[in-house]
Amino acid sequence: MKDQLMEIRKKAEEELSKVQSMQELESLRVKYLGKKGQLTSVLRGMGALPAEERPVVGQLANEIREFIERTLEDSRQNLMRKERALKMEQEAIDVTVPGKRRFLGKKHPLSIVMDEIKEVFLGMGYEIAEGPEVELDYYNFEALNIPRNHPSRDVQDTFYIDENVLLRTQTSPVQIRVMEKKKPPIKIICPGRVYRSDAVDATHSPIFHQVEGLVVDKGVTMGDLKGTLQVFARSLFGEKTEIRLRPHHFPFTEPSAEVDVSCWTCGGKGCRVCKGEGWIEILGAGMVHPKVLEVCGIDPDVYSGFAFGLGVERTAMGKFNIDDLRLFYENDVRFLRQF
Ligand code: 2NM
Repeated sequence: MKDQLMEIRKKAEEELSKVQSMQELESLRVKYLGKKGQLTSVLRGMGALPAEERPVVGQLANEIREFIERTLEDSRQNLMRKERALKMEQEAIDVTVPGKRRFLGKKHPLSIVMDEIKEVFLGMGYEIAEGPEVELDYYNFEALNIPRNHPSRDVQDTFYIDENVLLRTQTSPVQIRVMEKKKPPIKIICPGRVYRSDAVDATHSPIFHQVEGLVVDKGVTMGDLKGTLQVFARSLFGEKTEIRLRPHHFPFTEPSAEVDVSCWTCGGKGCRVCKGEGWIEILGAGMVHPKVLEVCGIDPDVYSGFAFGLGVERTAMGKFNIDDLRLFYENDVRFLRQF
């Protein structure tokens, strides 16, 4: 029996020294120390021994059990150390490896200008109004006092969908819709996309963007218009900017004006950017025509209003010194990244 025990000890030591995983370790524990384990079965056979041998064999068996337990524990510790070391190695992060450079998206230059314009007018208490891009002839032309024979109504200039439906050529139809629904005071800007049947070149595109403004209330004057545009021009082009109104004609305003700002490059002395003029035209404006107020159900004897409109592309081209408007639509990242 002693030999049997010593054999178990030897085998256990040998097997434990080769153990590679926690599972193996556990099956060895069961194999030697479990209820049906080898050591246990040997001890069970002790009853067959002569009484005087039992204590000796018992003591040896106990020593061997303790030995196996100790060795199991040592192996367990060892395995845990190894597993942790392996895990550390596999999960190690080299914080000195350079990061991947990711390109950050940027605001499109037209959005930059558009947002800046909105910001200026929101600051003056205007609300933003939007409306359909597919519009009725009535709102785009008729209600704006644009006569049937007006050149802008020509199929050459306007995208008609059918006789009465078209792509809006300006955002003023939105203002007509607002005036129809709301009683003054009205103080809105209408930013958005507009369409004109133009051939593409450096300064023309069949789709472009406008912001139009409208103020209607009792006692609104040309002076209010001028002051408003002055504040606007200075916010957008700098504090020293001057504005100048030149008489013009629009069917929907009377009187009407084209509005120039002093050149943002030379300040008015005359340079390449303003073609020696010192002034650059950026807006159209005027007092809303009484007929326009009337068709919207606003009494022109009680109320008056001013309106203005500007092209966002043209403004952005000036502000960023861009000479070809096609760059806005091509989405070349080398262009877009510069803003
Ligand atoms: C411009 C120039 C002048 C304008 C007029 C109106 C409305 F609806 F009140 F009649 N909205 N926008 C207007 C006036 C637009 O753009 C160059």
